[in-house]
Amino acid sequence: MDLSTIKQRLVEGDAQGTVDAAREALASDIPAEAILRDALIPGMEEVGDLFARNEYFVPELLLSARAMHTALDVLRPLLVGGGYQPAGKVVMGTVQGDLHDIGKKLVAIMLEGTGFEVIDLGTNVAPERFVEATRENGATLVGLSALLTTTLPAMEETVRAIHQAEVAGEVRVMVGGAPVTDSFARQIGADGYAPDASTAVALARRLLGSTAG
Ligand code: B1M
Repeated sequence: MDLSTIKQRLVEGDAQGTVDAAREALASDIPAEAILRDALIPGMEEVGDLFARNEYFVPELLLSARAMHTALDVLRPLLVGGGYQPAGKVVMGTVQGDLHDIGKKLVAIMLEGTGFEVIDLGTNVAPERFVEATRENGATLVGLSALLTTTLPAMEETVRAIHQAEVAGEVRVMVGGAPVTDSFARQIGADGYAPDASTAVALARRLLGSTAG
């Protein structure tokens, strides 16, 4: 099974076909990381391009997103398999008004895979819910994701709420998502920005190392 078939089935929104193709690839020793990096992520990018060109609409996006989630569920144990020592507790969520959760889920899987405990609050998460969950769980890192330019203000509001809460000083905030940039992250007072899931892991390690000191 070649990676282009997995990608094609994802673009077509064929969840079962995507999973079957991913399983066949795994059986022929293609690593889970390669399936993710070279088939699933480019597939979602192509779906986004089709949407931007008005060739796909929301129902097609939903079908491909469902195929992506189903495939991620199959890959998750393999991506998480190499877990190390517990590295810290992270509260993660997509900011208020934003329903995109595939990128956030990937970041969560990679963090879990490198030994972090992740409390995933899901999507459309209000600033106060982030503060509450951070307190309840004694987390020292909060990860905020946003995919819409229109929800960037909610990201800023969430960072502000965390800074204003008692948890400020003990908790670091990292941000990411397609419209987020390093300069935006600095502007809103976040402690760090990661453009992708593997950079997010390195950033989380760095930020938690800095809180421990
Ligand atoms: Co929407 N959508 N969508 N969508 N959607 C985008 C984001 C868009 C760019 C499409 C386009 O126009 N080309 C566009 C946003 C334009 C903008 O704001 N600039 C858009 C739009 C407009 C919309 C709606 C408004 C459409 C409508 O209703 N008219 C609507 C909004 C709904 C809402 O949120 N309130 C909408 C809805 C949806 C669906 C629900 C149908 C579906 C989401 C399903 C789901 O997530 N369960 C969907 C999808 C699937 C997309 C695209 C096609 C794919 C997103 C995705 O999953 N990418 C997207 C186009 C695109 O991105 N090319 C699009 C794959 C994923 C692995 O990448 O999420 O970027 P990404 O995550 C990366 C990095 O960004 C980073 O690491 C990840 C892995 O490398 N990262 C972090 C992410 N979070 C991080 C956090 C970190 C660190 C790194 O630290 C905490």
